[in-house]
Amino acid sequence: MENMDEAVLKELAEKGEIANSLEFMKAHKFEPKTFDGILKSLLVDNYVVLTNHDLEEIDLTEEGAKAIASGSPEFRLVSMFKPGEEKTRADLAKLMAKDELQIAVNKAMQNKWISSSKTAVKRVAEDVKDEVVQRLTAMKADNDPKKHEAKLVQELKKRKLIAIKKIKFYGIVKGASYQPKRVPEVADLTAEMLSKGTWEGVKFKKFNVAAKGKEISTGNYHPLYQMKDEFRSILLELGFEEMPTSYYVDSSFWDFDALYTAQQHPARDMQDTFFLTEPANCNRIPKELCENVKRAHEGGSYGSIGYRYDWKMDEAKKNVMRTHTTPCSARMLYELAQTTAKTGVFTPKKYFSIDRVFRNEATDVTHLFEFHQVEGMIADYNLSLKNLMGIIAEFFKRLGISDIKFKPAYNPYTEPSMEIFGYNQELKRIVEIGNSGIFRPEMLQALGLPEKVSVIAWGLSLERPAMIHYKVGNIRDLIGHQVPLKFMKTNPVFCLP
Ligand code: FB9
Repeated sequence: MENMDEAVLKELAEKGEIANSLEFMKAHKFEPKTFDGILKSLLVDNYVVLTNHDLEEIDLTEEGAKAIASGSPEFRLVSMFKPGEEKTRADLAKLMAKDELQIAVNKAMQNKWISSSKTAVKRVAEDVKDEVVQRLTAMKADNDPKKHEAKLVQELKKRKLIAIKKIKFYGIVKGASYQPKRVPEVADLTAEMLSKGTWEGVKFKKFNVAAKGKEISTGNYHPLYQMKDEFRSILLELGFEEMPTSYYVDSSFWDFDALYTAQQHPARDMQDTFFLTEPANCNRIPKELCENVKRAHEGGSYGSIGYRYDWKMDEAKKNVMRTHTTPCSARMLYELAQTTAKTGVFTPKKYFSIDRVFRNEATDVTHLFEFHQVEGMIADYNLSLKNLMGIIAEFFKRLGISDIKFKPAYNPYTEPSMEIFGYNQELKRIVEIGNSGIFRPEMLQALGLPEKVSVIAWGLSLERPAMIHYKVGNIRDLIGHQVPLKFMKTNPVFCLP
């Protein structure tokens, strides 16, 4: 295969220019894309200067080629008649497709080859010439539109018998670095060239300082998990320890019963909770703890009248996808109670959790059946609502929300409970930002904590603030398989105000 670089440089040496790169390429039978690449490379190295041109060519369409082969529709129609003969439209409809017949009748009428009525067509012309085919044949022979009458070109284009194709080509002349032979440019200066002195006389590729670095496809930290890390940093800075939470399945005992949530509570219905079928039950609930919880629910213990119903172990054993991370808090408090009982010393503790929880609820544009719960908890003597409000205020202040409000609420496991509200700068309005409360004695003392120990806690989600921060309207644009990778790659790193 002739070397394309050399062919172009030779032609320029002999003739000084190549007026039409397309004709040159066809004359040398070069492959168009490769030839275009060679021209661009000669341009980059300043061997040539390219001038853009474009021309138009007439291209026969499929219909046009068919007309040349078997005649234009009007000519084929008239050829079905003897001069003076008449045929009904119904007969003609059997001989020609409807659309083609319509065009054929219109054109034959224009040419005064036929007369027609609603029901019939009569040939009135003696001799007919298929000028359409003559024009198409001439255009096929010379496809330069300028060589044919503009009106004819337009008419045949309108009839979709031809199409006008724009062809780009270049005028080529010598560039500032033109040489009749291409001197290979060397991209890298090597140790060998230095040691052997072969670097001398070599032409080095100009270093393109404007060239963009090769995009390295790296992994990216999901924006939701960037936010999780920021929340984690705040809680660690506030002296909280992270709880173990890496088990999504828990028993109803820990998800509900140990949190003093009655077995008839609606949250324990199939409509709100995912129950496991295999393994359906958990058989590893501490026996003594069970007894304590049973007493708390049935009443008469821990200074409470309880819910006064027959508490069932079978109900407590059912395995669920945990509906919150508060069971993790309960387990930590049980462990704290065990340690206190063993050592005789109670040590105040601050724990937090941030992990996935599951709710069998209707999904919508902002809710899936899972979300990440963030929960903070402090266990100490003499804690009160002011401590709870204070730690919540400090936590949200570090998230950029200073002016928070509290509203009484209800949770089965905390009393008093409060919903938390704050003014959101991004949404420019007050939004619900979480929930909180003081764990009930029926829960804490059933777990075995000393009577004077109180525990305050609060919770929020990760997805809600993330959707607000990243201005995501549909949660499926934040998490899940439909999220475009670009979202991971292009989001600014989440940093706190
Ligand atoms: O996250 C929520 N809202 C929120 C949080 C932060 C935020 O911006 C950040 C500061 C920058 C903006 C909004 N909410 C809680 C409130 C609502 O979104 C609510 O509609 C949805 N809630 C979830 C539960 O819904 C079924 C959010 C989730 C939630 C609610 C309560 C708790 C945890 C998560 C709790 C608790 C709790 C209470 C007492 C003791 C221990 C834990």
